Amino acid sequence: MGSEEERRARELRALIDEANYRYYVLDAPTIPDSEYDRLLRELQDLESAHPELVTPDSPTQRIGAAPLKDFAQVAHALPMLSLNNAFSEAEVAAFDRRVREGLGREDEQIEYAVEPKFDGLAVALHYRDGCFVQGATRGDGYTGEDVTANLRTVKAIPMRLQDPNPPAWLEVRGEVLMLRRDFDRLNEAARARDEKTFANPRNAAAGSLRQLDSRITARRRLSFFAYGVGRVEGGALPDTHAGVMDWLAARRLPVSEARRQVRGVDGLMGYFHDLGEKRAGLPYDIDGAVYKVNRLADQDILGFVARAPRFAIAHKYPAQEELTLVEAIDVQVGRTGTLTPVARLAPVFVGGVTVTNATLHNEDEARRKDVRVGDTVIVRRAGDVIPEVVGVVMERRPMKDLVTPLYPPFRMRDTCPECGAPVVRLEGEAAARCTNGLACPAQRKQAIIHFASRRAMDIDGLGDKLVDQLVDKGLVATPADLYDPAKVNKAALAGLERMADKSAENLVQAIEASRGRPLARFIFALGIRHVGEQTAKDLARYFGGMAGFMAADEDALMAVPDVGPVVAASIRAFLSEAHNQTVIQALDNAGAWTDGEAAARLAGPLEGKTFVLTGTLPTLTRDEAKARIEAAGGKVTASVSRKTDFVVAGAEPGSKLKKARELDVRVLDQDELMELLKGVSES
Ligand code: 5U1
Repeated sequence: MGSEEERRARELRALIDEANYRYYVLDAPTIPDSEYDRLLRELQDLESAHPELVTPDSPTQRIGAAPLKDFAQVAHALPMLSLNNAFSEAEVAAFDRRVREGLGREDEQIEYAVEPKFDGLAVALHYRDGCFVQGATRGDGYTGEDVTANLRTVKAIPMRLQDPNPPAWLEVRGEVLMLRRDFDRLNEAARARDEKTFANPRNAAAGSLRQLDSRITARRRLSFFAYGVGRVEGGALPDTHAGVMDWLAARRLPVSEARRQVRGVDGLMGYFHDLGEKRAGLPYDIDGAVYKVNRLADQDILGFVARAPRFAIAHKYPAQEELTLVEAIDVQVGRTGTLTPVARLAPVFVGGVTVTNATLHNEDEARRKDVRVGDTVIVRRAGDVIPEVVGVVMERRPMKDLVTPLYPPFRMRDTCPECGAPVVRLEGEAAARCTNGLACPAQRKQAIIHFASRRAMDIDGLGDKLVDQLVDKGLVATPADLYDPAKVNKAALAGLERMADKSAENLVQAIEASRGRPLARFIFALGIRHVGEQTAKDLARYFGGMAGFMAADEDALMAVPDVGPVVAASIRAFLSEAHNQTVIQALDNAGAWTDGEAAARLAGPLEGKTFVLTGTLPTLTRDEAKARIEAAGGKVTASVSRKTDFVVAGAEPGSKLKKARELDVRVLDQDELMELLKGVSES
């Protein structure tokens, strides 16, 4: 049937559709980009030579069409309603109770289909006889905008359903969104061209989908996930929501991998917490979980109230983005003298905590975002990440149209706000620095706070406020002063604000207890630029003692694994400073650290082996497992690669376990790890 050209065009369409599906839906490409480009070019050539071969579902039609003047309106055959929200377990329990009462099954554990609530834009996709014919936004729920041309460019959306016997009409509902990696790429490119960036992936997706010129949408890399069906004619669907999702997936529509079936409130809450833990690692933003009564017949019984279904609810995580006002922009001095602009904000509840400060990182970043006092800004706090200012709501800038604005753009100070010393910004560095070193009280305080911190010398009870007082009163100027009983003693401490006799006594004991810490902790505690906890461990293991470390020149330092020229130069500069040498000598006199043995003599059973930890181990905490592996000479890294020797997996492991299996990395449980560690005690 048909010509050779027609046969080849059909074949090419199938090959390209398959490649799109594997790349955009399964996230598992099977052909290289060059091969994909070659197939697409061949099809384009064939279709331009034989325009009669062009079909509406051809992959060549995904590149965007001529710009529209306006979007046409589309009336939804069944309204696209919104979901009611729940913000607490009590509200979820109330929803479940209403469902059980509505179904007359008060004593049963209802089965729910559960899935992420995507932070994108709802759309309806219409397939006639399996072929994509129209797509519309949700609009006001009754009428949306015809964005067919734009949706054609979304490669995750199949232009033809994989179904030999498709329904005469199928309306698929779901959400268009932008993956975080595509969002980052888009903003990076915009920045490089000095163009406006988008505040978040949702805005980027909305801005891209509502382009009158679909060629722009085509360049934006949108994604899509289906979450249900609307109008269906001439075909039968499964009788549960979960079944419908599987049915859609089989027809090559993208559906969430994170969908599950659970029973009762406990099942719903368990899912909510699990999803919350995975949230930061998902490739897209979500703002909650959606719970739906699984049996469609039960959904019909429950029906709708006002504009929302009774059979479904969205359980939201605390908002991760909020608007607030910038009250001031201060400059903070860090441990190594780095000056950081910090926005002081009107208190705002975001991501589950009240935020009053957000870092602006450095002068360039503050100017790029153009954050000024008086601005309304979007503040974001995701997971445990430090709150950040995403962007300014320019429309709300007070008197923004004045020729001389109320507040000028941010400019870094010329002098340190703490000590008044000149500030320098070295060539190629983003950070400005105070030039006063440890003579600057702010740096001195930060150095002492770091020295005493948990992962360093672990001096329990010596917090920021106390260090402020000790330095301000002239009792302590360097970490070594902490061990000088003439300066720090019970009587002196008890005289400080918020210190009673008992807490003074406890602190004196905590300082005593910190004498003789292992060398690795001590090196980390010194606060040398670029020497983090891991580098400190590597250095301690390599040199064994402080004397060898202090005597090492840059070449000798670079013999330590993972120490490069920048780190070596920073260590050398620190150790060559007369002031630092005096402090280290005083700390030596105080017996602050204990030397270990040099690496050659201390090769543990796990020397040279790299481990990755994932999930919760039965009895060991993550820190304990790490310490034990390191005590045996092994190294713990964050991500799995071909260089990883072992992945230690506990309950609810993350994607690291999957990666380990893919790469054939050996997976251990806690017992197997303990077997390897036999006879090695934690240092
Ligand atoms: N994941 C998901 N989002 N969402 C939104 N499912 C889902 N279902 C919806 C909506 C408005 O509505 C149906 C329950 C009708």
